Amino acid sequence: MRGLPPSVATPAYDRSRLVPGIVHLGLGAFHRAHQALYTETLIAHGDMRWGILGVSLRDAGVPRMLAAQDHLYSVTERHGEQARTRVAGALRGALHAPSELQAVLAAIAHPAVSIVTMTVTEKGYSQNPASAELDIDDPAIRHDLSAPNQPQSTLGVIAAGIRLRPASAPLTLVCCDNMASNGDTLRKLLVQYASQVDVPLANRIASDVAMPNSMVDRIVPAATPTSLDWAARRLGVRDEAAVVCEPFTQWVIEDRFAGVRPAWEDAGALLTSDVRPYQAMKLRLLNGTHSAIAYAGQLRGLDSVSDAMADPLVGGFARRLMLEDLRATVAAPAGYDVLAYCHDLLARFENPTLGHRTRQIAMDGTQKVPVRWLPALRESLAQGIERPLLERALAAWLHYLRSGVSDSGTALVIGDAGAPALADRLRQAANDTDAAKAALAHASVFGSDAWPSAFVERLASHLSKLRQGGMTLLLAG
Ligand code: CS2
Repeated sequence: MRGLPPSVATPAYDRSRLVPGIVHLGLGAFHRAHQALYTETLIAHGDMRWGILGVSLRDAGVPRMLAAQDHLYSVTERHGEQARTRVAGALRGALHAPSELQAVLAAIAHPAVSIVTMTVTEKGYSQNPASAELDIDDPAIRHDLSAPNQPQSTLGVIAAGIRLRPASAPLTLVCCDNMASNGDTLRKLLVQYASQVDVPLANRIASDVAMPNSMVDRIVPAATPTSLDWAARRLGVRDEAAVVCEPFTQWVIEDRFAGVRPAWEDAGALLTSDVRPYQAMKLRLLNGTHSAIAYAGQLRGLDSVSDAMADPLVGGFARRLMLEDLRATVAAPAGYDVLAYCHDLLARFENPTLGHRTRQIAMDGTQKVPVRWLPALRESLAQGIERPLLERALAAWLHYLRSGVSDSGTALVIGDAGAPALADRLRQAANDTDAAKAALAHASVFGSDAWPSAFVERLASHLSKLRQGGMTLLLAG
């Protein structure tokens, strides 16, 4: 990247000296704007052990695009009129797992690599969302169980890589996806998978491989032609991998590594003994509210989170959902003022220049809702407490799946492989009560424990209002 304006920070170190010490699975914008930048800071301070080898598990386009620009890319942090751009050089290579599998497995097996980080989205772990167990009906897992040396799934690729790794080389896997106890979840699923293909390998993973929990936070919208054009004007060169995101960033990691680790705390990460309170706070307040904004926004024809926040109906609903219902279910991590955290979140959601699409957040609801809403709802109902806003958010999601159109009749694009099964149940029900019952009986999302009948009735009444008068009627009065 030549000819950049002086305001853009570029790597001042010799990239050829970088040793790939980290393999990262899932090369999306989030990784490039989050973990890769923490690592970039350490490299810029002179620690050359942590070059990143990125792996795309499906899409061949991203590795190709990055290779075409020597794996350099820009990240612009933007809030309103303020913008700051930096070019990252931490990425030393990018592989496409389906076509370069042996190279990927060799990288995971290489003793100089002591960390494998991953952002593969919730569905990338082949977990049954409700039972929290390995989903052996997942097509990629089925494939890998019969051909473990030619894996396609995240778990299969990691297990096959570890199998080739010298037992003496310590390894830490850092899950950076939005799941509660994400490291513990990864451990459980990986051991479940490995025990079906190679019991000694499963034992080795269980005893030797560290999988700390972590909480990641940064709002990073997927790139659009508009964001790429904007970045190109700012940079003076075309960057097909340009990321435009918010200034805020946070990474809390459980300090439980098997071998050497990057000193990410020197780049602002918090290394701590217990990440769970941070995870719960972030998943419920940020992601939980985000999902509500996404479904309410989609139903109301609002394209971006900031548009939704500016809409009196949806914005008001989102604020109350966060401040009243969700906040009440969150225990503050040490030193945190949860109310101040909420106000900061709301200001982040209002960022007018991000263009964060409600459609993007609405994706994969069958994976996200069980993590973001249902624990808070279950806990509250078990204590006899109603959560009127959260219950309405759930109804809005179900209505979105059932109707498939916005409140003004525009067809919605629903990106969620698990949605058709749930939508079918909703559509086949004879009335709203049956629809609520049928949805809640969909165990892969809602679990198999019964829901209180008064709650089922409230949900049915919300569904009925949504059917008759959309979000306006649902939120009236
Ligand atoms: C969002 C998250 O797309 C989504 O589901 O809720 O990607 C969110 O922007 C990040 O978790 C913020 O850290």
